[in-house]
Amino acid sequence: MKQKTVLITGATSGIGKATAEQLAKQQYRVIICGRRQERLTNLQNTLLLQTSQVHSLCFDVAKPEEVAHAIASLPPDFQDIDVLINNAGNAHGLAPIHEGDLRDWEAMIDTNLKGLLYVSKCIIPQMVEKQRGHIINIGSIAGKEVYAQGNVYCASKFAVDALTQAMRIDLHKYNIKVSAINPGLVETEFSLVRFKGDTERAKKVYSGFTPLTATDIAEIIAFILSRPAHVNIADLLVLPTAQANTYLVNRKTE
Ligand code: NDP
Ligand code: 8X3
Repeated sequence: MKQKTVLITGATSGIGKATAEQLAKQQYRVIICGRRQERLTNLQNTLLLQTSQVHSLCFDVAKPEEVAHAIASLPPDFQDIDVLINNAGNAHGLAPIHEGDLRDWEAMIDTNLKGLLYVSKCIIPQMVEKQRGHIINIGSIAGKEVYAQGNVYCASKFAVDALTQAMRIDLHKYNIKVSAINPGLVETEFSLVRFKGDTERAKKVYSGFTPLTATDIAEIIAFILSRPAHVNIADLLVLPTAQANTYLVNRKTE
């Protein structure tokens, strides 16, 4: 069987990194993306122990020229992309709507929403032409249910949900699968970024219960990709057992 090529955004950390590791083990040809070159180089070296085919692209998904330039620079062996995993994203800040910081709002909209569009725009046309492909968008429970102070992050993830549905409507006739995974609380660098490096505050988000791990989500991605051609797992909400919705988490206090 032909080796499949997957492009993963946000592969320098968390869910994206775990997914790259998972798919490299399964002999995918893996394109890892992110803004931190040193992390990309380290991950590339690790993945090369599993699979002979790894390429890294260092770019900011929020900058359309960088995105286009990076994807156009792919060597011939990596140009035929079978799977796009739109994972890059973060929350920036947690504040009531009247106190939000404009720079945080812009970062979330530019990355989580516009970045997903810029990357998709560079890759979908080749999938349409080939009449095959699979796009997996990483949404969030925050894209299904709004929570206090989550305002703009939630809005960006509701937009990802809308785009997932829209992509499926526009692309199903070209035999392209579009899936979404919407995780609840996953322990990654997500809260560290949201709270601007405040490790204590970030740690508290995942304390008193067992959160999901990035590998839990990566394994689900691998499962979705392993389904036969006629099966598309369109939309998944994945929660830690201790979480019921965005605000009900069964935490054990000492
Ligand atoms: P991490 O902070 O661990 O990883 C985020 C990744 O996104 C990093 O690799 C980062 O790479 C990349 N990224 C962020 N901004 C940009 C940018 N402008 N350009 C390119 N890459 C960027 O968080 P997670 O792994 O948790 O997050 C991955 C996805 O999962 C996000 O879309 C997030 O919203 C979603 N999610 C997370 C949940 C959680 O609880 N952790 C739950 C639900 C959804 P670099 O900094 O090198 O550019
Ligand atoms: C990340 C999950 O609940 O912290 O998307 O927003 S949450």
